[in-house]
Amino acid sequence: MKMILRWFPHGDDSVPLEYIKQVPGVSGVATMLPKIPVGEVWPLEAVLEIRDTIWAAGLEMEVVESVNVHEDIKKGLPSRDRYIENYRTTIRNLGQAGVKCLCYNFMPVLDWARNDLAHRLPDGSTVLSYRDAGVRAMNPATMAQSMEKDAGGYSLPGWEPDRIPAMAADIEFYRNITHDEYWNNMKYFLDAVIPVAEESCVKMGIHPDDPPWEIFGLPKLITGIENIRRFLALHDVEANGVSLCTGSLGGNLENDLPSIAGELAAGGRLPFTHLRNVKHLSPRDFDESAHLSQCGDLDMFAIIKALYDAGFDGYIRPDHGRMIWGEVARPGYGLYDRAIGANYLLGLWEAVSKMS
Ligand code: CS2
Ligand code: MN
Repeated sequence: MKMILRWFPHGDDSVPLEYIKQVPGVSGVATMLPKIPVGEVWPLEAVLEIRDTIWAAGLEMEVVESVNVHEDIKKGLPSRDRYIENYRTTIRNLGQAGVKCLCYNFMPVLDWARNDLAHRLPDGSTVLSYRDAGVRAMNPATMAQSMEKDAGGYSLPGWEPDRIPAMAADIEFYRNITHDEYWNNMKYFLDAVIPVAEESCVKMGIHPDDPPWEIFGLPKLITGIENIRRFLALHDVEANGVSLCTGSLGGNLENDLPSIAGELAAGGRLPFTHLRNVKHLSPRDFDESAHLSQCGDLDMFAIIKALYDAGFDGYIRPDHGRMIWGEVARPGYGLYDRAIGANYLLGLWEAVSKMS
């Protein structure tokens, strides 16, 4: 198991690599190339340049998050083949640079959705929060505006400005796509990219949908264990895996995260795990919380134990943290709470391993 933190290059992160290096137990970062438009190739030289920057700080770059999937691929348009070919080239380039795990998602139009990126908790910290009625009262354009206002000038992964103008038309498009068609579009993509990932020694890990239920009438597939099993069967090899995000799947209280984590790790289909916690106010309303079990609804000890017992040997990162101690950073991606979270999770891992 390796503990990593997410980091955004090209000055688009408030947290210097040198500070990440000082977090005990963290071996590397999950990063991305923000300036490349969705669908275009990530050139080898650009990947190597970022890798060298990361290496110079004494950290590893074995995980990339995210290479976004072009909307035409998700929609199944004829133009998808060009974008899939580019994706295959990007995987080869990443493999050549030593990347071992690629995290991506197949959510239509929107990556994650929240209606408040700076919701204040009683202790004065701020967190990302989700209120179902509030989200349903918005449309993607108003959500994008509200997010931009809260983002403190940082780009938000999945809400890149170039995606916004087409959102309304894209949502309309998906009204005419059935779930089975959407599964087929996913399979078409996997059949083309997974063999290249295998050749390149890169494990692909799909990120679950967040929230794990439908909003704005968009199809959501990676929402719980049954659909995850269906996903894994679409292309049944190790390189076709999951980036298990406990905070995303944990939005639905019916998802049994320790059991899902154990099943995926035991099956060798879990290259990457995002650990964060959520605290529900109702089944469809929640705040993100500190990582500790006592702060949210997820039992982090049970999740870590399930991973350990199943022989998990992938990457873990503490996903979003709270904003604390006056830190100014991209929502969810400040240093302080993620550093605390990483060391809490490493402590659990050490305890579980020494007790076994
Ligand atoms: C993040 C995602 O919010 C989260 O849970 O981990 O934004 C994640 O980076 C993407 O969905 C991966 O494609
Ligand atoms: Mn996540």
